[in-house]
Amino acid sequence: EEEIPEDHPRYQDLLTRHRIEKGVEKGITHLQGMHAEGRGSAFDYLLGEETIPSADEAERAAAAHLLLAEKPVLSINGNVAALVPGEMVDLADATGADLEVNLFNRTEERLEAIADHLREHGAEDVKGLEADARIPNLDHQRAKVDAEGIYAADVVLVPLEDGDRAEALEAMGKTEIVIDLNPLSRSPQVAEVPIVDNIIRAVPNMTEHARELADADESEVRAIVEAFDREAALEAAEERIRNGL
Ligand code: PTJ
Repeated sequence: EEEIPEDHPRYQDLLTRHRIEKGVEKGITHLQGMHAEGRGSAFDYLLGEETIPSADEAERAAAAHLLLAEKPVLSINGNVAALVPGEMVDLADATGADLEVNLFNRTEERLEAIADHLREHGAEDVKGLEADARIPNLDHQRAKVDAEGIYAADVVLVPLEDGDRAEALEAMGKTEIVIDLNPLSRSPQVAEVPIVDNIIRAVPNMTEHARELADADESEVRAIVEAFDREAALEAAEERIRNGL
């Protein structure tokens, strides 16, 4: 990361790409993660590479959901681990959530490597290694979750998630928060809180909102959840992209 000059006009994009490459080298990120990153980067360009106001609102609503949850869980895949490991640990601390590694292309090696990586970034307890429960209606490998983690969660943050699994989690009745730069992708379309923003901006902003709301009255936090309009958030993102073109 030292080689990228901070005043480069596309600094964040270069940094993101670099972190994904490092993630692949370290055995954390799947090769497909590079394709995912490329798609995300194109949408981010169209959004102006900034957190648009509707995304900030979604990040605040997401923080509120996590604070109100009985059992919030933050799901981590190979891209998330490469891009925002310490930031996910901070968000977990700020909201009382658990961290669970949950992979689309599941291998024991990558699970272990990601769990170690998160611990190096300050995580104490990392779930996902027991894999003693299954998400119904999803093929075997991708369905594996911890009984005490995602399976039991009432609110789950699933960043950069595949559409099938997002739908299967939604069908389990969970409150789903999705971070995805493509507002037309199935995962944000099914999420109760779709966050159309780059994960490297979204997660620290959610933590900031969570810290700010930590001492607020529960009624105030509930009001934020209730005022959030998912359709409006998706439309605002799409409109921003169209105008950008
Ligand atoms: O580590 P694994 O095995 O769990 O695999 C993870 C990936 C991401 C490879 C896997 O879940 C996958 O293939 O996902 P998709 O179907 O490519 O979806 C990823 C979505 O994330 C796409 O809609 C991208 O636009 C979006 N995306 C990519 N980078 C970012 C992003 N959204 C927010 N921030 C990003 N930095």
